[in-house]
Amino acid sequence: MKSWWKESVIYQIYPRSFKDSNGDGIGDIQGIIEKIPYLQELGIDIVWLSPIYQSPNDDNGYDISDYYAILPEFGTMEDFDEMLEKMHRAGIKLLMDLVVNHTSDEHAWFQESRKSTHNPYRDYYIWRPPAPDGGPPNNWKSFFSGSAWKLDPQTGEYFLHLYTQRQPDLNWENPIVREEVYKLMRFWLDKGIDGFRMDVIPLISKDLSFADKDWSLIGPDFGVAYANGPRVHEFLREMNQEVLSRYDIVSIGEGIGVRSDLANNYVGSDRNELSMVFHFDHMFMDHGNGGRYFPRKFELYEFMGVFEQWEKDLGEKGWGSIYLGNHDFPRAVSRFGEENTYHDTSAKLLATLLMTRKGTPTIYQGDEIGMKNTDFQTLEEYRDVETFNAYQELVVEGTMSKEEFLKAARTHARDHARTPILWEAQPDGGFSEGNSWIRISDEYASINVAQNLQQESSIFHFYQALMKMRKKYPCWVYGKTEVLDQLQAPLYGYYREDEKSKFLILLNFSSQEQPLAIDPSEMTLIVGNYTEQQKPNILAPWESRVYLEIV
Ligand code: TEU
Ligand code: CA
Repeated sequence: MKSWWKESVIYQIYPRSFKDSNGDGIGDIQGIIEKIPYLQELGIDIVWLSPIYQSPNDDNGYDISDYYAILPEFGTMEDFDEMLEKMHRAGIKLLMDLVVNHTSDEHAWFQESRKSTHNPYRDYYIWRPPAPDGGPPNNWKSFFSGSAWKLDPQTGEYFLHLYTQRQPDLNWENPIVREEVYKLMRFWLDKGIDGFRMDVIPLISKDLSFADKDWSLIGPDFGVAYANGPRVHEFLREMNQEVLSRYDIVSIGEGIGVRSDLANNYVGSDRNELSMVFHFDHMFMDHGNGGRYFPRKFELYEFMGVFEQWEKDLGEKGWGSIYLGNHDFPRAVSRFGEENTYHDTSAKLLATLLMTRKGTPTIYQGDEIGMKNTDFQTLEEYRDVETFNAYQELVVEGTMSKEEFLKAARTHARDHARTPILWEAQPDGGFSEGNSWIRISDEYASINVAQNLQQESSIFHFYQALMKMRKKYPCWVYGKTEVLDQLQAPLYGYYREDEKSKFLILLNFSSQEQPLAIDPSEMTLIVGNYTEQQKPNILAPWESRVYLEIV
């Protein structure tokens, strides 16, 4: 079935780091409003906005203390309404981040819940008595280091927190909790938003046996240990029936712990649950068994294999979503491209990949100008609670040296994606007139929006051209994919094809020239990342080409 959200391109905004309008060093809603024309010029269709709700910011807004209020640092509800209206007028849809696996410990529900074992809000969260030795109820670990249980002295019981100690997990078994969630979703949908990105949604249903996990069997994506719980599909179908199905919207689950063989249980067109999921199979590829601070090398066949596997398993029933970065991972060009000699070329190759695979693409803010990882020097330059908790566990209480940790963080920390957008070629990046909440990348002189807008051959204009190309040919959305078996790594090629057109995409994932085993000269080159004509039968370093043949 055709849908507007299949034909769209999404752009993720991490509001703290997008644009500051009032000089307090924190990006805000008025900053976003100021940049709507920029988004329009880029040519995206939908904005996914990371959380802007009331929050003590233990995890930068992914810890919500009031779902009906805007964090004053970001603005007011009037600012929000103005932003939504202006986006809609500019033809841009808006998705909010729905974080309902957990709340902040400052949420009124938790404040009540912790008071006593018979408080009416007690069952809003997951409380368990201590184990016989007084320790936590089981060996469950938090995604952010240490036990997933915290003892609350007031009642002498433990509460579950799969993320930080200040993010208690909601108890979805309680129908009143679910009703509360549906109510807040309706509140935002009735304002006219166009859907939700749902934070860690596969984790909402817990295994109520609370049995210990065998951690030796669980790899770097330990979402699999908690995801896909016994009632998750029942809950999502209920949410769909009560809320989602009543609006013309899109719902994207953050598919933590969802492997491709389970994907259609969430997004299959016959399921009435979600529109699509953001899976992690390519994002955890450079994490070793201990997680992101244990980097691992991977091969191109593994990376591209993920795209192939997902497309195959989703088949005709499910819909894919394609992304190469978000606020939780280092910059795409630094991870998957070559950020030095071939910075510009490899950023464009990655853009080509993003825009030509089957599924709805999401651009992470700053990738459209090729932003790279930031040159963090000391632990103090980081801001992320995930980094500090890991430091505590691995260095302070563990066996890793501080140097080893900092080395891993320099390539793998989440904060690389969270340094401010470089708008101008100046030391503050044109982000804020005050002191930015996190350091600015040193690359401002060579990587910035102003220069990208000015230069015809920039990464920005390359993204723009790819999106125009997507709009022109429905084949990019609905056409099938066929991989070219004749090409060997580091080359990768595939066809996209429907009744009207056929495209050939060729990618060279290396810094060396590569001879081509095929002859594309019958087709017309429509988008390539080299301005000068290249030899047809040799791909230059990090070269990408898109050929067209009208059928
Ligand atoms: O992330 C879920 C999540 O578990 C990961 O992608 C992650 O960031 C983790 O570090 C894996 O190593 C979501 C949000 O996107 C993230 O920003 C939040 O911190 C998290 O949920 C908790 O709400
Ligand atoms: Ca501000």
